[in-house]
Amino acid sequence: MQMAAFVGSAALGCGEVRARAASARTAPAAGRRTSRRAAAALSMVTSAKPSRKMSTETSPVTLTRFIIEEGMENADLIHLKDMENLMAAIALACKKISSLVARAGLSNLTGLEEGGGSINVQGEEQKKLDVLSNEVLKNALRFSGKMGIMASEEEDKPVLVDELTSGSYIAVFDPLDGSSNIDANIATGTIFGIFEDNAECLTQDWEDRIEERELQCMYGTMQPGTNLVASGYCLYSSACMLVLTFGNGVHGFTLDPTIGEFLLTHYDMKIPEDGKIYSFNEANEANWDPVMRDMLSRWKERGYSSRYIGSMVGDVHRTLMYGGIFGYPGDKKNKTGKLRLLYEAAPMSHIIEQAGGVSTTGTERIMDLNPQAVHQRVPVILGSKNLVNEVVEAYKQAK
Ligand code: AFP
Repeated sequence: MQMAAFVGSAALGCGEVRARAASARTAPAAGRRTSRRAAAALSMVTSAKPSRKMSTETSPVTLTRFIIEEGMENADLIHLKDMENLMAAIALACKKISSLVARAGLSNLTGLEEGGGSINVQGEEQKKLDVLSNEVLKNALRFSGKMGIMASEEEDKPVLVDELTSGSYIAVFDPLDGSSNIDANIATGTIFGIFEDNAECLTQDWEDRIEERELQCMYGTMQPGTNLVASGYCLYSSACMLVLTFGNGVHGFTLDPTIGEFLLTHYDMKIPEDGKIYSFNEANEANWDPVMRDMLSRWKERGYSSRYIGSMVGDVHRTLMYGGIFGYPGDKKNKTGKLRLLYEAAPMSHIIEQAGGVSTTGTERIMDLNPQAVHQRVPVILGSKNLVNEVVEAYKQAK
């Protein structure tokens, strides 16, 4: 029966099918037989043209397909061609890290590296999975053929990619953010940002002036967020999700474990303009400045909910999906807060702004900040436009 309806309607022109379907909707007097045929015809019109932007069972939009199609539609985004290789490398690393995280308890990968003796440049004890994830991501990027320099939260200084495999992009990343949550199976994530080449570092003839070159390359990573050509995060939680921006909107891909591919599930994500969830480590409140303390009491008076995982990727992802405000402000003990500008604050601000939200230190737009050091920390307040702008306004009034 269905087949007959399909063949019958396929013989009609599209306009005719739509007209018949429309008349079936608006003509209650029409016979049952006619309406059924018209309904079948209407479903033909919609199902014959599945949206190219969303995955379906029979036409999955993989990450690679999405980047190719975006490149064809946006000729002005010239870096998209290179992004195919780069994102394939990042997706591979995310799949590998996701699997390592999921199996950590089974394969003796919980706990501290070297039983607690391994400390990173920021004085933090490294987890086994911090070290492993860093290697996985570095290797995946190195062999993408597109990388010139990589700067990781887990490394003392930016790493130059050897010439055989090198390209000209610069990646900044936190390979496993929120890793103190790992042993309790709580959400963690990878955060990354991509800058275009630093011509000075890559084209000069440095001969044996290696230290000078290293220094120059280090400066290459110290670019403001406004120079990012791509940013993203991978969330390792009940599902593994890759959320990306190439500077024209934010798109989310969910890992389908049955085929091992990231498929487009969230096209053109937008953060709600308002929200009723605040996400801060309230234990630090006594050390916050009066503006932030006042904001917190306003949110409580309005009956907002508090949600805090202590894992930036999880907390920011929820804020993006449901609306609200996330932050790690400076306090009396740590004037610049805890989060790193290059690996956490800038890429996440890129995503939030591209989704229609706002990201600030309270007094400055994070995307505009010029890094003064590779591991620099900054206060972060980001999320729904109206909530974050209220904080910005409160800081202006307090001046
Ligand atoms: P870890 O990677 O050490 O778990 O730190 C996570 C993090 O950098 C970020 O993901 C969280 O938002 C923030 O620190 C949580 O810090 P507090 O534990 O001080 O709230």
